[in-house]
Amino acid sequence: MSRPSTAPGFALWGDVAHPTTLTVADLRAGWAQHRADVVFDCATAGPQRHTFEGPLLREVVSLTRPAFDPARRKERSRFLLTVNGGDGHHTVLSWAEIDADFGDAPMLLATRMDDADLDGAGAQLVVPSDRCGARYVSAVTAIWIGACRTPGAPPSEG
Ligand SMILES: Nc1nc2c(c(=O)[nH]1)N[C@H]1C(S)=C(S)[C@@H](COP(=O)(O)O)O[C@H]1N2
Ligand SMILES: [Mo]
Repeated sequence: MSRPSTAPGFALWGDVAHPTTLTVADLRAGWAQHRADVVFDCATAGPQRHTFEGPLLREVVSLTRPAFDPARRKERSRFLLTVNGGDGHHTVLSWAEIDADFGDAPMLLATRMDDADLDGAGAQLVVPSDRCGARYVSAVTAIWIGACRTPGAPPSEG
């Protein structure tokens, strides 16, 4: 299978110590690949069945060292993620959804869908627990990680 690297990397940024850019090849090389056989319902196209492979989202985003004390569950529970797709579609997640001490959802950043590597198209968010397909954001261009704000506080306050 050829793996053309036509898609640029996606940015990981936000309230993090180590913002970075990763390609699909980086996702494949850097973490254990998990497999997910999923079925989701599309409002316009009906039921969709796919097999995805890729690293766990929580392992990839942890690389950036989000600005919380990893030992403190309450701090982690204040964080959010936004996932941007190449066409402007985007979605929001909470850190707690993917955190093993909270929702423990095995979301993936897919490097492969069915029989095709995603190097050319870009990584795809996989949310196996979702009944609807809307959060399966394809051609990911950026993932922001950050704390929700409290009224009146400056944006940098964690
Ligand atoms: N970038 C991007 N990703 C997207 C969408 C989109 O419009 N743009 N639509 C979502 C919706 S509504 C669904 S149902 C699935 C459809 O995935 P499929 O066409 O590969 O089955 O993609 C999701 N991911
Ligand atoms: Mo959809």
